[in-house]
Amino acid sequence: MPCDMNNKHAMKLTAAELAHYEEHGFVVRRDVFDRQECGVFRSAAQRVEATMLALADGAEHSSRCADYRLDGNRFVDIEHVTVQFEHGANARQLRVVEPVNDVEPVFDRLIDDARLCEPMRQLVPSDRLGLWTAKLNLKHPRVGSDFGWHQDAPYWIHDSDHVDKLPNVMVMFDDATCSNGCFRVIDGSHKAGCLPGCDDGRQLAGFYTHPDAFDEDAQVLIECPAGSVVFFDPHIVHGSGVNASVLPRRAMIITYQPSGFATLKSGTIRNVGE
Ligand SMILES: O=C(O)CCC(=O)C(=O)O
Repeated sequence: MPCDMNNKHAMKLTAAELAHYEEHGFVVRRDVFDRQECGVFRSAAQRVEATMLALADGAEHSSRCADYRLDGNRFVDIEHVTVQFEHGANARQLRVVEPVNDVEPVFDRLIDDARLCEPMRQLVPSDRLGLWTAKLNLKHPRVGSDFGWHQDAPYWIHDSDHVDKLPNVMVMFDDATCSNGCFRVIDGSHKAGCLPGCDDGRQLAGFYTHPDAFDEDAQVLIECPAGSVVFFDPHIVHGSGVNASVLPRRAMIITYQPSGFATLKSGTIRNVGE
């Protein structure tokens, strides 16, 4: 049932949802955003992609941009905004834009939505919230690549001294299924803290969780309809498969923190819901 927008208390996680989050490292809520809102998010995602592709195309002529490859995959920094291209030598589709709230007002407003903030006040936990980062993750039909098993905390450990207070929420703009590369987690893996990374020679190897450090059989595939949200712990091992389908799988992942701290990439403070 859709949330009652006038009742902030009703948006809070219930005791059962909180217990699930503590025990498993994630909790899923369905029907948080309605069909019309998901349509607005999908249009905004298309705008972001068109804008960032045009900027990336001009990157080589701009001193404000850096165009580089990591493990063979293309990244372009446009000032503090990083654009990741889909994998494959000449891929023209985008995979990730971060921080996406700085390029699209629809996504900046979403950060302040009480349906996300009220649960986040419980999970950070803090009555006053700030933004840590916000990513648009696009998985185009047939070309959307996988996200290898990883934890987020090791990415952030050098930029934050409170990585345990950086919970995430993923907002699904499309139905997410096994065939279009739905999000997946290793149940309970958040309890182990920072796990060792891989050491196989890839430039980013250390950011992928070593396969000996977790039990892949404990994975939970989070198939859920558009408008669902998944709250997940910064230490949970997670990832997703390729999009082998003809349908897109688009989502935004927002990471909150206590208020008053700088965001990950711009270094400015972006307090939430004030
Ligand atoms: O979009 C996905 O399926 C997973 C993304 C992810 O794991 C991440 O951005 O850290």
